[in-house]
Amino acid sequence: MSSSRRLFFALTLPDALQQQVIRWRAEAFTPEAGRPVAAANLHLTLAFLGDVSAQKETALKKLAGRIIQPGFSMILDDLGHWPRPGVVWLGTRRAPRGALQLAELLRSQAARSGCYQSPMPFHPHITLLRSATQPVAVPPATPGWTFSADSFTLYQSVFENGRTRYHPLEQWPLAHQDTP
Ligand code: 2AM
Repeated sequence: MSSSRRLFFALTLPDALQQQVIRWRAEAFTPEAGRPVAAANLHLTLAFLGDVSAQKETALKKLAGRIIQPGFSMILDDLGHWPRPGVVWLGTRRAPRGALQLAELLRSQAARSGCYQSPMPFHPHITLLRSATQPVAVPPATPGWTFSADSFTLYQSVFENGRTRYHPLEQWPLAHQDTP
């Protein structure tokens, strides 16, 4: 029996924002543009871990639990299309320092634990459409949503009944943000 699981650390989108994004997406893209990601699967990956053994998972959870990082606000004001992976994404023009630090920490912990980390720079994004390999008319602007990241979550990616689902396994808080 294999006990390894496909895991990643991510920020969860608040339910209300998930709904706003999918309503906007239905207006902003034609059905031919790509396959919409299910509302419950919308997330922002901080570190992708790949297939992880139970032992490594325990070690990574312990490390995650020791992280002390401030929360941050993320403005979702950027959109793009990566034709090669076939992804249309929602992102930010200015990644907050807290997001970059958190991703860097999780990625370096993952690398030290033996999880391969892509040499590509971290580009925070929420995948909106998949299988978008043909040219896509990307709207010039987003409504400019903001969400507050006050925790991060370890997810398991499961492929069942022909669908990918992301199951939250454990969540850790980020420190309270000072209000300006
Ligand atoms: P994507 O949305 O840009 O495809 C679960 O699959 C999450 O991990 C998704 O956010 C996905 O990013 C990301 N992911 C999958 N494979 C990855 C890889 N090899 N390197 C980095 N991120 C990956």
